[in-house]
Amino acid sequence: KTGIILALDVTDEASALEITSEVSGLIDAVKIGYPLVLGTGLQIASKLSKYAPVIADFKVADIPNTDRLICEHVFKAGCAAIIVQGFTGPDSLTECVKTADEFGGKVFVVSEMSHPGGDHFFTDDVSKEIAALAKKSDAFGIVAPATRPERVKELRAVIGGDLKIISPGVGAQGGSAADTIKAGADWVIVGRSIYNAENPRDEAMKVKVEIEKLI
Ligand code: BMP
Repeated sequence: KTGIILALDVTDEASALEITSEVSGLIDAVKIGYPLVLGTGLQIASKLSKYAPVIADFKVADIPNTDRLICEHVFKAGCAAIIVQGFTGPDSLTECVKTADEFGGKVFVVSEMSHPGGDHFFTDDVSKEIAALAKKSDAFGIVAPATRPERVKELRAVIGGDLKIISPGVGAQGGSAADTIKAGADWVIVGRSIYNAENPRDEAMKVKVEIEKLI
């Protein structure tokens, strides 16, 4: 199954709920992060989960104990998944996966970032090592850059077919949904080009049609 994850980086509750309700049915999940959660509070998660499963993009990157405390809050608030960093190492990652499992939640690990500077420290070898660690730690999936589909392809080769790939960078950052899915991503993550559009539903529909043409 392939599809769209809405990156909901608006900062107020009314817009968050309005946009998500408009595109519900066209998206498979909604990703929330610091902009929205710091603007409205973590309770926004349970409100949004009425429309779609919620992924908490907190890019968690701490010692195992602190990671556990963060993950517990996120899953108790009704999130279905959390995004964590992998560079903190195997013990931190394992603790996140263990905590998520206790709540029936999922963990996605950032393997390489999509912005122009995103491959400065996440070099080819580092990204692949993080992806391999994500697999070894039984994470549900990795985050890989839609702005570099060739990297998505290489990372897919590292993780094989068991893990999912979610890819940000489509639209506002210049990535193409079709190219990203063709390279091996399961879901594209799309933010500004949908939530800033005059008609978010039309925009989401365009991306969905682009993806469905591939099937
Ligand atoms: P947009 O489509 O507006 O560029 O949003 C992309 C979303 O994905 C943002 O929430 C951003 O924080 C996130 N993201 C990203 O763009 N690149 C990454 O490598 C990792 C991310 O989480």
